[in-house]
Amino acid sequence: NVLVIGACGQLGLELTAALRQRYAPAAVVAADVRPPQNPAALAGGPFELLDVLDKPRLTALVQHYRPVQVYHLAALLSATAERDPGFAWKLNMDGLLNVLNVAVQERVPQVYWPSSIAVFGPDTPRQHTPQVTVMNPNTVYGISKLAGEQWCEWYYRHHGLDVRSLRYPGLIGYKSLPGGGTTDYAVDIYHKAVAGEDFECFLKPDTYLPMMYMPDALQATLDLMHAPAEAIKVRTSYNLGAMSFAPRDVASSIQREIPGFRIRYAPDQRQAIADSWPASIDDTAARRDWHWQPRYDLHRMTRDMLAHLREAVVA
Ligand code: VAH
Repeated sequence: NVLVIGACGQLGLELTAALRQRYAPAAVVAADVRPPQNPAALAGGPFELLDVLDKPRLTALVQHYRPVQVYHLAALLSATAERDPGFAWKLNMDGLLNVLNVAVQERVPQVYWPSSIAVFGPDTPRQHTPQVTVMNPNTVYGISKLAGEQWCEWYYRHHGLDVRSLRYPGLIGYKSLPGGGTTDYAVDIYHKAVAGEDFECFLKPDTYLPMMYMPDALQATLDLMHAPAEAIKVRTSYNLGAMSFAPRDVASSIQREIPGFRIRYAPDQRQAIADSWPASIDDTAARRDWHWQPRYDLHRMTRDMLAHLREAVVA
């Protein structure tokens, strides 16, 4: 079995579907603190209610399903975490430590935990940000992801736990909506374009950020988790890159397909978060250790996003 914690989130819905395709659907247990808004999204296999802060419940689920892999995705993202620092730290840190401790106690063979480009801060080199560099995150989310990376390495060194991690860029997909991130504009813009509406962007037109199409993020996650343990040289979290773009780039990419599409800009508090993050990522280590190779650039993503979202509107 495989257990996905936080299965109702933007990444969770897609990763659960990808894992159910790769294994038997009945073998992939989706868990979240509340049921999915669209039950059909997770209908292919078992669903369990789980608050990852409830360690006894987490232990019981792991003892019942005996998963060979646990994907722990539950967390507050960057914008939401700034509004509720106390709970963000509690969920992001105590949740991770519960998973690491139960995995060691119950001898779970493998754990996956997502980090983010949010671990970098305003004094990190912004172009081709290296795997090892200055890390002074100035968001609660980034602080929790940096601390989490160090805990993952500690559990690997002290308990031999095979926990693996990726520093995701902003993720864009058509099957799920993002929740509380600073890169969410890059998903919302496609929905507005397909609906024939103008888009108001909460970042400045030239806010250049590392981004990735969801199929690439899913492929990277599965490639990392299925690489032989001796290939994994980074036990904090791997830099992962695919492309970088700014709102004005994605808007003109859409306008090539939908000439009438209009965008206007109204930067909000998320601008400061975006300005603290890198513009591009050096993911040489991931390409060297487990042969990472992205497949989607901005225009291929735009064509795929618009085609799928148009189907949905029609359906
Ligand atoms: C966020 N989507 O915006 C997440 C991610 C790199 C961005 O961590 O908070």
